[in-house]
Amino acid sequence: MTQVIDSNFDFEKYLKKTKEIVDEALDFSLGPEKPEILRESMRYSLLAGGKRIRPILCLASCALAGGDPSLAVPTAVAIEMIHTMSLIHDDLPAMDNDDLRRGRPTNNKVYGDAVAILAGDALLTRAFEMVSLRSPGVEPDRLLKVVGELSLMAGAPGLVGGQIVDLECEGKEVDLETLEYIHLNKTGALLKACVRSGAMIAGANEELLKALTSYAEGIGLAFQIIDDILDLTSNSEILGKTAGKDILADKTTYPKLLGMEESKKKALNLVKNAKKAISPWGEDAKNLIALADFITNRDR
Ligand code: GRG
Repeated sequence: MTQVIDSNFDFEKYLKKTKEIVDEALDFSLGPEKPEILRESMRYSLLAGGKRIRPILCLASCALAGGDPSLAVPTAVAIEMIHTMSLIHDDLPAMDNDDLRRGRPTNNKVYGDAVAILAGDALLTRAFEMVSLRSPGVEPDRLLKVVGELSLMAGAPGLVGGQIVDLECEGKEVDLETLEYIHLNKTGALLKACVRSGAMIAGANEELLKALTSYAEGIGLAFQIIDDILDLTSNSEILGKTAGKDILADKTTYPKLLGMEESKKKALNLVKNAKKAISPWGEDAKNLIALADFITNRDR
């Protein structure tokens, strides 16, 4: 089915405006965390910039499902908190051991490992507070579904499981199936939670949730393939994180297993199928369709 999109649709404008809404909500999201060093460390990473792809996906998905995106803002903020926590923990010496993130020294380099771990923990728990206690106007049964979705995707069946297998595989021969498992969990699970929870806030039916799940799985894997490619082809200044890290850490990546051209082809194909999954929603799907293309065209 061909996607008919309003020719007046200005994606750049949509992206900029939605990012501003998210950035403002993030700025207001942290309350009187004490002591001050904890608040500072949480804000340091949460407000360090970032593309805000995950919260934007959540708001776009809520709109596609017929909801008022403003009702999904606390959930979008929660997701960015979970994502930021995972970046802080990922940069620790016991994990990927990095010193540059979002164009700044990593949280642990500034505040030390202990505060960085605790700032991550506080962001993770704060995320569930945002959904359960700070989401006015959303029916409690919908919020409960979102809490369930986020706890699954952030936990062992998602982020944590993917990260463990990723760490275990460093320096080893890894096949395509294992690589896909790592990325569907480490990166894909949270992207899936963004899209599904936005729709849950709007009370989406099973048919739409199923289509959005296929969409999210496609863009999730494509996102990571592009991440692997950028790690090889870009530089630390543009990426805001250390480039060339995968080779240094002896990680298996899509370009390593499939070659550069095949990897690009695979990412494009995944995005094509992702867009197809939501094409029956026509014009309403335009933001998510454009976001899928943004993921493959990005340079950082
Ligand atoms: C403690 C519950 C719990 C989980 C932590 C550390 C960990 C488990 C998982 C690591 C997950 C991780 C860092 C995956 C990488 C995902 C990825 C490609 C991040 C980069 O995302 P971008 O490009 O970054 O959207 P910005 O900075 O733009 O937000």
